[in-house]
Amino acid sequence: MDETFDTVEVTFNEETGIGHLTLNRPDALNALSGQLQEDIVEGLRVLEAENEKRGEIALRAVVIEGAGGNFCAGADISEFSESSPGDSSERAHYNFIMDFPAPVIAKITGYCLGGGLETAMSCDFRFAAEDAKLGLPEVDLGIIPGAGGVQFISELANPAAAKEIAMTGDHISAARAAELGIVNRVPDDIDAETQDFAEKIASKPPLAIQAIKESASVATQMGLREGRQYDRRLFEPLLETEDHKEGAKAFAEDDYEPEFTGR
Ligand code: CO8
Repeated sequence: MDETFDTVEVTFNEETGIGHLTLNRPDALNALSGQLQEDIVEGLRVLEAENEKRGEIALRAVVIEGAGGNFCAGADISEFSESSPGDSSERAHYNFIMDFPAPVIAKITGYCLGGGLETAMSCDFRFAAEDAKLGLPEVDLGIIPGAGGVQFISELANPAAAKEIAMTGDHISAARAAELGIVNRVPDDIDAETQDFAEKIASKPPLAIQAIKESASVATQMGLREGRQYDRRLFEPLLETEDHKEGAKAFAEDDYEPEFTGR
């Protein structure tokens, strides 16, 4: 399945279960116009629809990347300067990614700034090329990162790092971002290693992967005791799944690779 929107391209590989969504406004360094934000949500909906179409959890992982060598240079400055306060549609794609049932990996090349970095931080994983440049330059426009950039970095790294990055507006290297925990990995070969990682996640039992995503997202909102009780509620239904039986059988027999179906 391949689908092209005005500013986004989407492909789905049914063998691997991996969807790719490419931000496609390279002349504007993939700046987030209103159209691009809508297309991201539409593109993800099209990928998610593969599950219904096939009557199973066919979509196992999504990779988001930018066309033309850059991930995204942030909100489209010419457009958002005219948007009105409280326009929540501008935040829709961030929440959509965070709540998306399949794990989402941001493959970061080139510039990843402002709303672009917030988009990447809405994803479950960030893989960055060595020469990627990340930052929150909003301060130089007299605003703050409007989709939670300071909150994201405070959580992924620490509040001091968040303040330094957001108050200076400086670009930081991929290596520095990884050191701080903002980026998961800075692979030698960004394409191959992101693909390998996506395939690894895609091969796992998808109901367990969904439960882990949900558990990690509540971890920061709950205390440890309450969070562990929440995990117990996620855990128990998984004991009844075919995938659990398949994983346990493959472990016991030790002579074949388990195949997970999402049931
Ligand atoms: N918006 C619109 N157009 C952009 C943007 C952008 N953010 N970034 C780059 N472009 C365009 C340029 O205007 C230029 O277009 P043209 O060729 O037609 O003149 C083209 O992309 C190439 O850019 P440059 O010529 O500037 O390329 P350089 O290599 O010289 O510089 C930079 C690259 C450093 C990335 C530079 O373009 C830059 O600083 N861009 C702006 C980055 C920025 O400030 N981003 C933050 C925007 S604000 C934001 O993201 C948060 C908004 C709050 C969201 C609210 C949610 C509710």
